[in-house]
Amino acid sequence: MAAYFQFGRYLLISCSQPGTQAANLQGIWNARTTAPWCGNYTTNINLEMNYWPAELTNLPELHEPLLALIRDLAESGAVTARNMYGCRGWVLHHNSDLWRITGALDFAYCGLWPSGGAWLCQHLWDRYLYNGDKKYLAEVYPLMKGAAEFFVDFLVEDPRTGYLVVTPSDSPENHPAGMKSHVFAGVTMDNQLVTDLFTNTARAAAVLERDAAFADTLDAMRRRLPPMRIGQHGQLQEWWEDWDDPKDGHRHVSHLWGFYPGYQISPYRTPLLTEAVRNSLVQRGDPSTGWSMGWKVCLWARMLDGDHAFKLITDQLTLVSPRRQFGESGGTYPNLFDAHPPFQIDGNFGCTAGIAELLLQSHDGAVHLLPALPSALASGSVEGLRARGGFVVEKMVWEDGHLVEARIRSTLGGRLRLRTYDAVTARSATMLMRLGSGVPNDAENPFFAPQETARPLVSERAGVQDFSLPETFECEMETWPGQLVVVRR
Ligand code: FUC
Repeated sequence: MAAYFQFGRYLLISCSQPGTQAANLQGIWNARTTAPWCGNYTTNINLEMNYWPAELTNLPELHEPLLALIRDLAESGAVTARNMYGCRGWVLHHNSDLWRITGALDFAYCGLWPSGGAWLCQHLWDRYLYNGDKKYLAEVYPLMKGAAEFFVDFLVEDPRTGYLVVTPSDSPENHPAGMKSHVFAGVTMDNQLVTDLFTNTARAAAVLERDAAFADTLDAMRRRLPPMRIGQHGQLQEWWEDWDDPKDGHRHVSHLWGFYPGYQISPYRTPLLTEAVRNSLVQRGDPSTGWSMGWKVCLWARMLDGDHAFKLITDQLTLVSPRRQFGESGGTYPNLFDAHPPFQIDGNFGCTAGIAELLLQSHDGAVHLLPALPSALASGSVEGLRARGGFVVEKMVWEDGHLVEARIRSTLGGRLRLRTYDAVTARSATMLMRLGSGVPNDAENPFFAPQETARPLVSERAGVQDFSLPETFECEMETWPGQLVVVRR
């Protein structure tokens, strides 16, 4: 497990140095004259997945080629937004390349999706949550603002419901069984992405003390987006209508974006939606393409189910013969490269990020130590993982499934809210609050501010109950920049 994790970091170190091109579908390791899927930047999952490990596994400088790519895309995407839709801002569809194409291409079931820019902007904001650097935020804010402006112009009121919807669009590459049309309005992933973009852009404007009226517009429009829906099979609906088929094993799990990599669904704050995500995941099943399994490792880690995540890691590590160069039976080639098949590097990176998410999470109101430890990894240690709020877990040791000690460096200062399954004591920091177990109130530190999630609409046939939470302890302490906090069980 450690070797596979470090191999993922090594791959990113090798293929995404600052000043070079961002990692494409094969990183820098395409060996064919014509690369599979043109060696493109596929933005409805694959490009973003390549960068999931960057901040958390402490390789933030390797995120830079992606930031440079986003800057270019905002330029070409402004032309596309104007010419194709008559909108301000910039748009990116499901694919791009060295020439920074941003228009619709390929087929309607993938190519019409206009939300690539919204997804990429999550990387811009998330990086700020890790580094707390306002100068950096001021540099990337115009990119976020431009992506948000596009949706301010592009959203239309759905005459059936009155909600503001993204249309024409699709739920990446999937469509309801037996339906001819692949083009929809108000699909769940788009609603989640625009919610995320509008929330983060308004927050960035507030941090930078600018564009107050624009931020108010974003907040007001965000509240008019469709809420999530829980359908007849207890699932999180992929489309506005209850069309999901519990036997659909499609590799994309786009509607679960709000759970990972998004933060709109949380076991602690939205337990009903979390249970719906769980049902959707179970219905989709585990085996799939390499990258799909990498995504599911992350999703099960966020579900606080380390054993299921571990099972998916072992699925992903299934040996695939180099002769197998096509299909959806994913796994790993003998050289440890991910097999879609064919070779595609995103699965390596997705799984690397997922392994880190088993040990540390910080997207949901607190720094959660060992949130989803698999029983197969009952004892161990890790060094150097990063949490939002500028906290670096310099070392963490656990034994028999329990935390022994964590040494956490505060680089920015501020309130450190810790979440653990065992009660802990802190040395060299004043414990301000011991919150005990139960559902937490919100942390003081703005880097942990949760996103607002609208109450879901639930089908009468759903029969879904709240996700059952493990007993959790929380404590909070004030830190200063540079301080080392040592916590022990
Ligand atoms: C998306 C995925 C495919 C493949 C391609 C490069 O279209 O649906 O599985 O990963 O990108």
